[in-house]
Amino acid sequence: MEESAYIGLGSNLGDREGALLSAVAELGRIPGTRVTALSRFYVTEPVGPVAQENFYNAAARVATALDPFELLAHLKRIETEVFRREPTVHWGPRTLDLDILIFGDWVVDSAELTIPHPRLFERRFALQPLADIAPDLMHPVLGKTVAELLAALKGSERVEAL
Ligand code: PH2
Ligand code: MG
Ligand code: MG
Repeated sequence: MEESAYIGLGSNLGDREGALLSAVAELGRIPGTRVTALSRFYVTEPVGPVAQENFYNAAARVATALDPFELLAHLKRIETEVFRREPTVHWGPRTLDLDILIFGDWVVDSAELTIPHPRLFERRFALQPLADIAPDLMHPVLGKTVAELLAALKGSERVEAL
């Protein structure tokens, strides 16, 4: 059986647009997985305690026969092998960050993986790209759509389409 999974992409080091484009291609090469939608690319103000460059962010939908843990292993492999992401400060600059935002109706709460992504609902840089491709997608825990979560955001960090 295939599930629809939504993946957040982020980069704020080096060739940020190139990193996102290569990452989309790599997503399509994961076994049993197809990319079925891609958001616009956004330039976004960094969120968090560390002063750093603006991010480029996007969201992709994939259809996958993998389970969330198998998919996560491939995302980590792409982050490290393909982009040689160096270990860095928590929430610091990175050439590529791939996060599972939503995976079908799955709710996962384990040490290595939390689905839906625990900070999705408060992050404009994740919700805005997701709203491009899935405004009516229901958050399986909060019971609100992506468009509703986006409309309810209070923060005003800059998120601008490229
Ligand atoms: N990712 C973070 C921390 N802060 N800020 C923006 N704008 N975009 C991100 O992808 C991002 C962030 C940790 O993963
Ligand atoms: Mg992240
Ligand atoms: Mg991550």
